[in-house]
Amino acid sequence: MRHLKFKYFNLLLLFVATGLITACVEYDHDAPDPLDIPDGTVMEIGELRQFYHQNHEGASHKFMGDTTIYGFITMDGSSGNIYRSAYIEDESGAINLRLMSPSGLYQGDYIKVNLKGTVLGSYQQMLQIDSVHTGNNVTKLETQQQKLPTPVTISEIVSGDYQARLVKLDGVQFTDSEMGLTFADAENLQAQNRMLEECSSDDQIIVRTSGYANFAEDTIPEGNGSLIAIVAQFRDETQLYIRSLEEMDMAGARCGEEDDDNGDDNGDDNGDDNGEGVTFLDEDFQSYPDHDPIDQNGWSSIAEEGSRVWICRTFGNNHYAQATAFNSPDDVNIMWLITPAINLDEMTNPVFEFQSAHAHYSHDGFSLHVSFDFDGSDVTQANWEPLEARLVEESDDWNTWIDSGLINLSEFDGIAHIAWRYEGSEPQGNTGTFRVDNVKLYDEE
Ligand SMILES: [Ca+2]
Repeated sequence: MRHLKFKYFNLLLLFVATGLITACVEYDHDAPDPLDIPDGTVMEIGELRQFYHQNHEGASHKFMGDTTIYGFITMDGSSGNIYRSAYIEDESGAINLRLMSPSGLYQGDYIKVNLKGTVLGSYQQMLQIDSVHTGNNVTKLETQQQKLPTPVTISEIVSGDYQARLVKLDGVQFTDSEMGLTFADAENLQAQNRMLEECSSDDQIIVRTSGYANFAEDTIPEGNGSLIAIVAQFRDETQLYIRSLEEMDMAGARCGEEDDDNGDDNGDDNGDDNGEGVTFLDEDFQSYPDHDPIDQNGWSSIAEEGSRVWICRTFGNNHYAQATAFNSPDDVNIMWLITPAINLDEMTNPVFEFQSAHAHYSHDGFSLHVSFDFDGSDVTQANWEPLEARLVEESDDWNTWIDSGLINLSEFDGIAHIAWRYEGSEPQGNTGTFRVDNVKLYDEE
């Protein structure tokens, strides 16, 4: 059934987007018109991987007929971290494409690959499709369609089930021995392996970077946080390839360190905050699955009244936090979306910003607050002061993201939590929907 759906979708695209496709892609003059490339047998990438392991393990298989896969390009060679290579992923799996020429495919492309003439094989345990000719084999159907990373743990990655996939690790940091080093040896153009550790498990995994990567000479981040990468393999070793340093959010406090051995004692240790709290946030909610409560990485999603909490909802590829009393079984819903603890004492000029939107504005039920005594669980015991910001208003269009403006927190100190409060009531018709996205905290020194 899935194949039928894919084909139908594809057919539709061909009719609608013919002009766009031909405008976007350059093909060899002697290559066939890509729109004429037949589908033949359509396989999901997961199926293709299974086909190899069941029938050709340890050998290679050259496709002589028309076999086609569809997928999103999740990594291309533009960072220099991979060369003549790209990664393609669909819902069922991912695989490495080895290209006959260095360019032509870009991250975010949604493509069809007719495998005729290409070779499915394993290079040092990494499954790949070799000899892909972007003119003959590839039809670009869409561009700028970013496949979202799958949240995983290191043990899930090394199980082998995620080979070639785009993943996101949370609560990770580079090991002590990597501090002060660069990602790779840019001077001698030598690739380097750097060891990443996961705080919850102590598991470790290699981050490998090419000496040609445009971030090869950047210094390894010292903090703890998340990163997005492609899962690669070299013999028995699973490795991660970073696409861009912008996809590393590692400014949090390192785990596993004693307070008194980090050598940066600046004399303002007041003893009652345990030095806790973040000094940086960049939360786009993309790692949350649809309908999941926003309660990871120190965030809280708490119902004060009623059964509902702030949850992740999605529109297109965008994930965000949402609260609504629409269709609620409860008489009243009061729910709080609360940031991780923020350590204002560790920041010189802390600023905060976010975006909000509504999807049906029925009532004034959305407000922003800050607390300095929230214990992490009981919202009713904490004092919540209103915090000034531009929140979405009735006059704003539906589904339009409104910038909060830069909220300066430098007048405050101590440990703070910032919260969005929603209050609504289905029986009273106060069923408006409010959304929050792109929450940022940083030190504008
Ligand atoms: Ca988002």
